[in-house]
Amino acid sequence: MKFQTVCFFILVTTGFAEFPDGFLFPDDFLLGAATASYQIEGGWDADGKGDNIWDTLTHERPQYVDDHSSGDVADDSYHLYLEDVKLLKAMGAQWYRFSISWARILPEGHDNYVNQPGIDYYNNLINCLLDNGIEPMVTMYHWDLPQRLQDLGGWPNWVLATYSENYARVLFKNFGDRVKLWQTFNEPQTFMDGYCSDTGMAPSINAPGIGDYLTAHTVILAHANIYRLYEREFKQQQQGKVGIALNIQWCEPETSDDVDACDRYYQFNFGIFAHPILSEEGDYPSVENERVDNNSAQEGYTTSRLPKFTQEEVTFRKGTLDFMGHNFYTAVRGREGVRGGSPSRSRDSGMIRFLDPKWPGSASSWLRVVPWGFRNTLNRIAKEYGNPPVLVTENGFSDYGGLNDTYRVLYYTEHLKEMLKAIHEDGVNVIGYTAWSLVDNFEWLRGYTEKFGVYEVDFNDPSRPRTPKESAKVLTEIFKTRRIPDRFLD
Ligand code: GBH
Repeated sequence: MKFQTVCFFILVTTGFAEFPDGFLFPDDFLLGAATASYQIEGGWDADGKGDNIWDTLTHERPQYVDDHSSGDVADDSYHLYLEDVKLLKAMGAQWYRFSISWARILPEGHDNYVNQPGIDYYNNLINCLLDNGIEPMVTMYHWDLPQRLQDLGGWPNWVLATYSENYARVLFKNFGDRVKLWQTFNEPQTFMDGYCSDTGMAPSINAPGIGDYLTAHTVILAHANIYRLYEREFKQQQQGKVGIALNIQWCEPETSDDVDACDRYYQFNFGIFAHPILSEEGDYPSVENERVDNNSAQEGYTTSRLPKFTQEEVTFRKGTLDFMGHNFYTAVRGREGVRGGSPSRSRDSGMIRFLDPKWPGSASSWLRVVPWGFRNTLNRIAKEYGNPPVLVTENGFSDYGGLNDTYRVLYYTEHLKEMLKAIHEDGVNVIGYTAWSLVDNFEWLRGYTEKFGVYEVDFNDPSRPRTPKESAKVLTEIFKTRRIPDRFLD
């Protein structure tokens, strides 16, 4: 599909201080919250669900997770989803982004056997959302690969591009009459790291500079397969939209000589997925192709570590996106230089990233509060890819817990203001936003130590009670008034 050419214009010449209406959300703009299956559901072996790679990691190598915890029970949303919908309703959320656990639907990963209780669970959730006027958005894959598919090599094995299409067909068939917003993958840039180190994210395979590129390649092929499948078999009847969720951090050059370094950061982490799908060439960013090919040759590899697309694949794939999902949290500083083992993606990118100590921190080592980076990133996406419709599918802040989460409140209000500037002042086509996250949940290798929820969850209480934090109250006010409250405008 083609997007409108960008029309950057300035709506107002006065600053925002004199133009508070600039902090109103457009009428059709969607506001809501997000979660992911492994992080909230629990019910890890309930009703026929198969194991996935996070079950394996947390059970076999609990020491990988800071507090040695797992998602076995998590928020118990498998049993308490009605509670979650109540929270969303109370907030005035118009949409809810959640993900489906592949192994709950297809315990072995394959579509020859569909686990009916898994279908029932998501049907109940989707119906309950719709009964409450909340639009469901489904992420098909948020990092919980069925273990049986990992046993076959996981994402570096290209056969997964076909298996994930088969999985997607089961989802479209069962839920597509009611679900109109789909994301194929969440943050492939992050889960490709699962193939970069034997102490990292699941499945913790140590093949840096190889396993990550193979993963990216399969994911891009899989995404296109799923998009075309929808187009062929479902779209006419179901009338939904299919996108992907990509994360990127704003990269602020250390000096004026480091602009290219930051550009490469962007291409190696965002362009690697966006370019094949949206660019004219339909290929990886040229700077990435060149650098990985050269490094591979120098390192003695006969075949480049970055796989190549066939012309047929390029044609098949180009334009397979109805909207860009964008997850934004933070920024980094970047400078020219080579860091990282040989081979590695970091080394290939030929840039060094670091954190600016002047930027306020959070509970997460990687998360600094840089709201203006959000506006910059949104502008960058718009400029580079012809202003596609953007759904911001994650944005949030971590602390160590507590109901008076003042810093989270400020994080949200400042980021929403920057997003509104991008919309109203810069003409960026942002059409919706979900806060990460609805509830405190299992934060991957950080376990339950870092909290991202706007509702607090007591993980020591078997009934997992949810309590609104200050941030839930402020987001409720924003969702219901559809503006940033005056007290946050200065
Ligand atoms: C998202 O990833 C996830 O989609 C979501 O599941 C998660 O709960 C949420 O954010 C909060 O973390 O240690 O410097 O190598 C956010 C992007 C990318 C952030 C990888 C952490 C590791 C940074 N993540 N990153 S570093």
